[in-house]
Amino acid sequence: MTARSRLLVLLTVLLLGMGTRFALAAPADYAFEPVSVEVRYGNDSEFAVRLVNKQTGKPVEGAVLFRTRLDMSPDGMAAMTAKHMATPSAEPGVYTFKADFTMAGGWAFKLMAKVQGERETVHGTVVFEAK
Ligand SMILES: [Cu+2]
Repeated sequence: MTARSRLLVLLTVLLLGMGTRFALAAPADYAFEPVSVEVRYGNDSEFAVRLVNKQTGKPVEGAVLFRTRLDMSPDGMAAMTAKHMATPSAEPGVYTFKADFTMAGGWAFKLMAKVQGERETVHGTVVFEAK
């Protein structure tokens, strides 16, 4: 084999390997995004995240969000957390919460989720701006 064809074979093997990995790494197919980045600074403030299947672009219903944490790591205050709780959501694929945003600035909502039909846990971080 020439050096060139050997390189081609190597590239093909690498690409096939990556393809397999992506097919198995299904949690990467899901993304949590903010419904609105801007949230109201203060107590009992609402915020919402949307879970989207990146392959289809469609919202994903019925996920169970757990180990949620809301902290100010975007502003270098990872130790500063906010009390929050889930609230009923009317929109499919949208997960709503109420939180006490006790300081204006950047807040990261970190979570794990069990998604229907997905064996592995999906991790998400969504950044909000309290104003
Ligand atoms: Cu803070």
